[in-house]
Amino acid sequence: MAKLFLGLDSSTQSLSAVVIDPGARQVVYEKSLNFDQVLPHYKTRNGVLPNRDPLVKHSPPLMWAEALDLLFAAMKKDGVPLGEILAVSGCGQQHGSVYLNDRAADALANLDPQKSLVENLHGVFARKTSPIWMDSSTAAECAEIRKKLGGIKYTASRTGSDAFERFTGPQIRKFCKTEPKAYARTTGIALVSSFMASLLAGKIAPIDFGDGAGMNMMDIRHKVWDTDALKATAPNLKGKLPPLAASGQVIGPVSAYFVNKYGLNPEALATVWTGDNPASVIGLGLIKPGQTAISLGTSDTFFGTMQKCLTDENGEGHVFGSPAGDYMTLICFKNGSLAREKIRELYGIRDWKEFGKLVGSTQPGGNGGILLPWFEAEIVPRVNQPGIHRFDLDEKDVAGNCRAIFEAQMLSMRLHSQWMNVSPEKILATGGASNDAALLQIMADVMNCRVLRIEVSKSAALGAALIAAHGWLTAAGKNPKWDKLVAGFSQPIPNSEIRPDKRAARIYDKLLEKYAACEIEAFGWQGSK
Ligand code: XUL
Repeated sequence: MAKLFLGLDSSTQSLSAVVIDPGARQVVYEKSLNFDQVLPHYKTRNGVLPNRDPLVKHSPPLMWAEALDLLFAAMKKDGVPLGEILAVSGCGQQHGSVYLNDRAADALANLDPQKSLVENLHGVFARKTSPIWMDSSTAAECAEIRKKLGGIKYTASRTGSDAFERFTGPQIRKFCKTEPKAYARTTGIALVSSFMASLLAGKIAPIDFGDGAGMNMMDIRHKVWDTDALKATAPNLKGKLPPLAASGQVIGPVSAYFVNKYGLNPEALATVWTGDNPASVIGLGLIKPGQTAISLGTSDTFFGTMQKCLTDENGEGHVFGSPAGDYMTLICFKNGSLAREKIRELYGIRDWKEFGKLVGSTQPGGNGGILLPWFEAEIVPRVNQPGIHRFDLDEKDVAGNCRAIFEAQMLSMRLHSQWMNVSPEKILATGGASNDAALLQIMADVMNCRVLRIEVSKSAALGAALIAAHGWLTAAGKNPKWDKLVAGFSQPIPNSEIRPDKRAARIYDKLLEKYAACEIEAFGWQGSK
């Protein structure tokens, strides 16, 4: 009998499962259910409920629960040996909050397999919908919390991040201000991750140090609820929160609901879930300090592991707990592929191949031209008024603009990640644009670090499965080592390594100073910062 572990990922648009067999170093099963497609009656678009206010983004927690039933039914139908699963863990989109009332604990403890999860959860919510990470309607609450905590620097140094619109604390504060009666009826607040873990465990689950750090409510250094931050957020909050715990820690055996209904192993352990980013760090094998990844997606993210907790005094980056025990950092740049796409359209460039060729036809540093590509309001650096700014760069120079946009994106990453004080030992590049060699050469040269391409499908769910395995081994007293556990699951693509060119790296060292000066000049133009 194989020793199998199940990892689930409850993301914005879908619920995914990955089953691993660590003995054979194999992913044995993968599945994803898209909420809009399989559960159209919730009327979500990309997993989010339509709202007249474009800043408000909510999702129905019942949809996530119903998807869990569908996913287990699909696994059973697909012949996944659920009876051989030893532990289950998972991760969720970060920051989203679920509001439960005093009926929830009872309902969870008595899940009836004759009924669906939706029927079982009837009447347990103090709020029907959950604000999620895309919600940006809490600017006023952020300002209030930040002020009470003593400004950006102190908020970041205490909780790991400045108060951000999408973070849970500001969401809770807004709920308490706008719906005080419903807030008073709320006896338990869960994150998406801990809500889903509660279903699996049949009891209210802890929040882990990774996802807990995305709330502006956890003392990042001591990994406990921060009394002042709770006070700054809402009254009587402590009593509504579950305990904090490490991801993968055993909550108990899985709920009999899943055993009786789907044939899940009755001895399988339900463990604490984490956020999708901390789980991805494990799924990509970023275990040691200095191991860093850059994901070139809709937005670009720079993340990696960090041993000693350092926070960003400008409040642009985040520090979360890492499931591997230390910390992880994350910086999100909104104008990623979005901005590259805009430049491609602007110059009528046919495809990415041609874009890459144009970049390759120009020289590193492009004669000192800088392009600040803030087509949309930017998170890092904080730019409230969108706009693109060119310095010593001719708008008509097509190839020069293609190179300049990616150079600026990489220079921005280098500049705004300096607070981490980590010299990356290698960078793993993932996401759509990472298959362009010309772009990766710029990444290697600007960061002065080797770059390797990696493609891990469902890295968050894979990370969750590895967390389940780690939790099970720990509970069995086996003292598992993370590097041994992840080895073989997330290998860079063979021969994909790109080394920095020494001469180009020197050019970018100089250009970084100019880039930083251009940012400051641009802030002058838009009158903010
Ligand atoms: C991270 C964040 C997003 C969500 C997406 O801070 O907001 O990456 O976790 O699921």
